[in-house]
Amino acid sequence: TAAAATSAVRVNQVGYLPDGPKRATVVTTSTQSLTWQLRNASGTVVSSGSTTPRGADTPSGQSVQVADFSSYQDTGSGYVLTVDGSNSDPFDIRANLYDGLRSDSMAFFYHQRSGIAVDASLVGSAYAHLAGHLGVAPNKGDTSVPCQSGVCDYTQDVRGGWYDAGDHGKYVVNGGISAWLVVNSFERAKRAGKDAALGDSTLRVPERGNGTPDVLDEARWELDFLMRMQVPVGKPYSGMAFHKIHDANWTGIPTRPEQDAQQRELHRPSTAATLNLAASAAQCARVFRPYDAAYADRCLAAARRAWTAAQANPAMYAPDSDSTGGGAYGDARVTDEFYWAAAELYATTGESAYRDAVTSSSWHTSADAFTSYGFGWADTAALGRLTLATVPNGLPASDLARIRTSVTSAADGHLSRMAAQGYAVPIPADGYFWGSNGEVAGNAIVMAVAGELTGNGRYRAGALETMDYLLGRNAIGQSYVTGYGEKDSRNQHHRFWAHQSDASLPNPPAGSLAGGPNDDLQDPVAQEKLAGCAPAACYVDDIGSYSTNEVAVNWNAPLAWLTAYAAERTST
Ligand code: 9MR
Repeated sequence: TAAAATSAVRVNQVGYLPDGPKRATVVTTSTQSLTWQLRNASGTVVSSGSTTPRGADTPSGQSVQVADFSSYQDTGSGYVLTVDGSNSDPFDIRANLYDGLRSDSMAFFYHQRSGIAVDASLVGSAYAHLAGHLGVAPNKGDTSVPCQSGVCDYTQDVRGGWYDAGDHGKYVVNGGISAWLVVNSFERAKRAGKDAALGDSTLRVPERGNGTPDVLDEARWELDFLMRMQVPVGKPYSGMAFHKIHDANWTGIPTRPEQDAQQRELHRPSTAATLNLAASAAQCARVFRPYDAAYADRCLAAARRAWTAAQANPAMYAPDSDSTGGGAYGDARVTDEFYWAAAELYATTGESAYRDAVTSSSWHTSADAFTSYGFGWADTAALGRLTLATVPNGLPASDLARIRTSVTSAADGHLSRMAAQGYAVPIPADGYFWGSNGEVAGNAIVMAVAGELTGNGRYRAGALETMDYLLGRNAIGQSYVTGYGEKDSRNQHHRFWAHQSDASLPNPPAGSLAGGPNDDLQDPVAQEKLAGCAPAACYVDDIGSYSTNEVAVNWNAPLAWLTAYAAERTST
């Protein structure tokens, strides 16, 4: 079906929760307040009011007004908001609004699994494919992968894990934060007593019915891979993690995973990857223990080894230049990774050596752990803070108070940036860079955690209103999530979900999040089609625009986290 024309009245195209905020943004040259009318499916006006003129909105480059119909709390489908003769796309108001997206956004990770057939009985025949990268020709990995020249003189079995994005690379720093977010979504839900929705047999994964929560089964597929990336005992740099494994040269679109004929290569260990492994494996040890103590022990042993190895090799930086055949994920500042890993190891073990590593880190008191640009694969201090703020630990009460205040202050900053913008986006006008949607979703997580810490409803409202942005209330009226909304992204950059370039292949599955607006225009399609764009409008739903329209595990992970949170009923 063709995408609908973009309405001047921008709403969450999926809808709104009955007890949540309900706001829309209207693009208009009028400077006077306008009347808004909410109509139900039979065309009856059920609510009306006046818009608030907001004037020029910098990120979108538009003149806008805001309609607030939060006080309307009845439920139904087919609502339309009308302002000044323009109708919004139709939307629902219902409590189960996010139930479908909760499982679809998490199912993304099963689709991205390497080293296992993606099964038609779980995902439908269009999305099924043979196992990729199990050493079956023409694949040249990942069961026995050699290193780049000069890095090591042995091969390593690094099968499994998730493909990072639209390519077939697997990168420890990005895989680690993504697995952490998936596990953290479960850990957070469990604290709230709402983890049943993420429990066993809630997802379309092969492990359903095994007694372990499906969200943890999914994360384990990646954690097993991350542990395979650890340098074996007895080899140089034992305990470090190889930074990444990917093709020697970029493949074209389309390339099915099982058809990738490129040589695979391990790239040299890095301190950042090693600490990312230490952090995610330490979290694994804590969260998996009630379900599988032996696995928790394995994770903890890997985390301890990684920590020790990183201390012995504290400055092995992954270079920005290493980007042939795969992304660089270069990072020359790893004090934040040291802090995050120490925080996870301390929260899991309570041991004084890890506590000392936390309290002696410059990040322990830094005001910069949270920024308006969010956390990410190169900025991990916030993850350590979220763990120390929420997982019981033995830090002095004054430290804990300061840590928790840092979360709520960051959330207050996001709320005030939202309030100052016509589209209520929790990032600043200069924050639209590669993967901005991941940054947006991450900031909503900080607001959600602030809500947990304080019980203050304004933070939940901020997190929910962020969903509105991702699902259509934005500068271009685009829902960035495939299968959700009237005008949804469906041509994301991907080597298998490449329908736009090969009609025999599928579009991305429902629940896939596009990277989002990026005003640096870092691919040829963006350069051709988006010249002169306002920051929040620098997006094109074209398979060639990898810098605005790729999918990636580190963007779908915060979406899945946030959706699971939004799907929770506030009354039980
Ligand atoms: O998300 C990454 C972004 O922060 C970087 O600016 C960009 C360029 O290095 O790379 C992005 O990650 C890509 C990775 O390099 C390769 N796999 C696809 C990732 C998403 O586009």
